[in-house]
Amino acid sequence: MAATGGCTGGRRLADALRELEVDRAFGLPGVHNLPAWNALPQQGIRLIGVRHEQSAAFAADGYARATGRLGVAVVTTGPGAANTLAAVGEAHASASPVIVIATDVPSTLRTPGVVRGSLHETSDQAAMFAPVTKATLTADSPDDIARVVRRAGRIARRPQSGPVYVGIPADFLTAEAADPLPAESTEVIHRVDVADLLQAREVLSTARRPVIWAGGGALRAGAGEALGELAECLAAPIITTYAARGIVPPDHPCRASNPVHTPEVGALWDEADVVLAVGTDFDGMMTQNWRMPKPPTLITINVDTADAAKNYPPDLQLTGDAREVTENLALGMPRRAGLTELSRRLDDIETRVRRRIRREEPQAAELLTALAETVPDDAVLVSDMCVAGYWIGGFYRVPAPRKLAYPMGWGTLGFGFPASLGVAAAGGGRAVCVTGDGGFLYGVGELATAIQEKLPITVVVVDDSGYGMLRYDQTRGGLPHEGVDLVTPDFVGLAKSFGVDADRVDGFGRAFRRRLREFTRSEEPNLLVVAAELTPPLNTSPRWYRR
Ligand SMILES: Cc1ncc(C[n+]2csc(CCOP(=O)(O)OP(=O)(O)O)c2C)c(N)n1
Repeated sequence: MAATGGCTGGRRLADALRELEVDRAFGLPGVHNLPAWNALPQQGIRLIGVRHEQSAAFAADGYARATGRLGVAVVTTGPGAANTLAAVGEAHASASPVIVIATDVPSTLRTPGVVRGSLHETSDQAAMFAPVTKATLTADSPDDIARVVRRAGRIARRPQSGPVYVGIPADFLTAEAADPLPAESTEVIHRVDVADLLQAREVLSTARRPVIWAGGGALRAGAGEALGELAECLAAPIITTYAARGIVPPDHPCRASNPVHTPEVGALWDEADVVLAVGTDFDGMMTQNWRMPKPPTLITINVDTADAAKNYPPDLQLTGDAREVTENLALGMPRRAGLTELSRRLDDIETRVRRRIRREEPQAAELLTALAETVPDDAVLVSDMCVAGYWIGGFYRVPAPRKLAYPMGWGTLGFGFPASLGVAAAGGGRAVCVTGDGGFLYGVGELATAIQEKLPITVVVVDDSGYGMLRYDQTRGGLPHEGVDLVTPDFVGLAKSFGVDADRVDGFGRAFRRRLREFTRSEEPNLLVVAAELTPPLNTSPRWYRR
């Protein structure tokens, strides 16, 4: 029944989102979800319109990664909802707290068990989301909207965080909805077992060569400072996964700056007698598909016991919040000798790796130097699945937590530019997006969003006129180039046609550095095309050294 004077379901949706401290969302309207476009702004939620639903979910993910807060996408029924799936899958694989709010066909037009053929109808919209979310929730009445949205927020944020689907039959948004019940508090508190904690402290303090392996769960829990302290006590190197890059500052004495795919850093793992793994599941991309040997002793810290144990069997598991457990572990940990030698060794590894990059791939060295010199401290570097992005994911010195967003994860091409919309809309600093020409074309229409919303984004398109990574694979395999060489548009002209300032340079040399500096100091969105072809780095699978 349409509301006649009381509150609508749309208002309940907006209120529930406000309770979750949501103040911006990303979406695309349709006849079904149109009431949300009025209801959300009325409650102070800025609903940013994008040009494709996939971008709405990527932007929500980018927002969540940059801020640690909930990212929200608002999309319409059927194709609108389906268009988000790849981006929701990326958020799922990267444990990003995202809520996708999708309308469904009006309850009044549904016949259970039958697809009648009303606009945008599917047999089971929620089921499409099941494999790529933590939970799928559907409101069963207008009154139920507040409950499902609150619940979605709790589930999305609770570690291990991740995306949640919320389905709302379209008629519920305009129907009258009763006052919601008071919000329940259902915080789950894990208390780590004290005997296990003492045992872990004993094993670590007597280890000969301990190593700390930090994953995305550690970063999201804010465990960086505690990990840094623990590493100093133990004189243990900290190896980070892609998701944990920036967890300790680049000048921390224990940081292994480069990825574990470089043999020198891999050797730290091989030599370890005890590994402490925090907030990680040891996925295939980090472990060279599990070719890294199981360490003699593995201790894990994770909220999810099964996730912690699924790839390398742990000898001891500490179940709980990564920060809390790490802080407890560090308390009373005796300080061991060896920090100076460790730091010297890590510096030496860093020097050798950088020297090798300069020798073997001078263009990548120039790119990394240019980024280090020009990207402002508060900016977030957002990289796509492109060769330049793989260099960044592995070798860029990330200055702080949440200053790199990298879709590995699920390995989702097309993430970079639309995720940058969310990063920039968060207001914490500029988004500097590095993407290939192929990946950029996935979301090129978002140039319109960037200019309309005046979002501070610099897009660096590395134009090699093709799917460079796959061209490399074909060349390596001695195969002719099929499907990998692309006609690319005049990106500068294209950007300018949207009103976005743009320029093109050759290579990553001085002209690139100068323009990047200028562009990243602007208030406006802009785009810098770089004609360059890079060789993939050691952290890409064809170049893994463990065979
Ligand atoms: C959604 C999706 N589709 C396809 C791929 C496979 N893929 C990985 S990298 C890549 C090429 C990307 O080309 P471009 O953006 O131009 O970057 P480059 O490799 O040239 O640096 C492709 C097609 C993927 N990872 N994700």
